[in-house]
Amino acid sequence: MNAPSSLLAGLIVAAHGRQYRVRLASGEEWLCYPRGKKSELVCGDCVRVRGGQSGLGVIERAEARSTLLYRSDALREKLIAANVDQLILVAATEPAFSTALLNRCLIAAEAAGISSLIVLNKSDISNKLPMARQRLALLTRLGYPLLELSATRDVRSLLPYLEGKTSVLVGQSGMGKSTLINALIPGVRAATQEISAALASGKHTTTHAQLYFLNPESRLMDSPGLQEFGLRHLDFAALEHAFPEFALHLGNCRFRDCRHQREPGCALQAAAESGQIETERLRLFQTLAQEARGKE
Ligand SMILES: Nc1nc2c(ncn2[C@@H]2O[C@H](COP(=O)(O)OP(=O)(O)OP(=O)(O)O)[C@@H](O)[C@H]2O)c(=O)[nH]1
Ligand SMILES: [Mg+2]
Ligand SMILES: [Zn+2]
Repeated sequence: MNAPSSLLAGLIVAAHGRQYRVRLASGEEWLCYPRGKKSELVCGDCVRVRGGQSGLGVIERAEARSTLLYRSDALREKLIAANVDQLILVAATEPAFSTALLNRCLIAAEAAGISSLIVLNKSDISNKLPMARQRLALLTRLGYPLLELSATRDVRSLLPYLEGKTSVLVGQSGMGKSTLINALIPGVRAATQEISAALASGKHTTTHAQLYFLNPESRLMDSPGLQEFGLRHLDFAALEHAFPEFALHLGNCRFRDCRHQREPGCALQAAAESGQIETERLRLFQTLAQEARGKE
């Protein structure tokens, strides 16, 4: 009888339901299924796999994650990416993007300890550029870096931000995430809405996350377009700390257990009134804190 094959270290580079594509150190990729019924694995997870035959394998276990980005609504949690260092939020001049969604993505990244970069794509549609810039100003004032570019013209300005990191592209459908992947990763032709239009195969949107290698140290993940971003997994304390501009004011409220809703002597309310923090962001915090309380 053959000795059981040994465990190999691998990286999940694509997740399609319960089927995962795992890249081994050799560069070989296997199609793997997790052992057991319930799988909580996601693109970017480091795993140990046991090989079967002809490129098939079994995921025996997952390693601890350095970061985990996920969203959650009232009913369920949805994992987005594991072990990423940087969230690249992709917005575009056209179609119009939702600033509420961008805010929520940034909050999730803060809570997960992931840094963020905002990319304003399709800068070639120049008549829409001033409005898009204006709508992003609230976030850039908070200190989030913004890079304007055109994925169909020139993406070189993005390269320095990717070097030595694992980044995930996140945003609404049609913002150009897969177009960016195609422009950045040599030899890759991820399906985009444009390619599918050219092939007359209908509108094609990305359906699952996929991790690509820019070079051995730099990785970039494409992800399906988002319509909403539930943050019900964040409790009150996590939320307070996910708004970086609040830091200066936390601890200064009259009541130690201030919920920053309508309490007298609330330092955040005072900061909003004096223009030190944006009222819109405080309102968002209040909404999210109420959602979180509904869960308790
Ligand atoms: N004019 C212009 N069009 C672009 C640019 N980047 C992407 N597009 C177009 O925008 C459309 C959507 O691009 P995709 O890359 O498929 O968008 P996506 O963000 O991956 O969308 P989902 O996969 O649905 O989340 C396609 O028709 C692209 O050709 C750009 O810089 N300028
Ligand atoms: Mg896509
Ligand atoms: Zn307060």
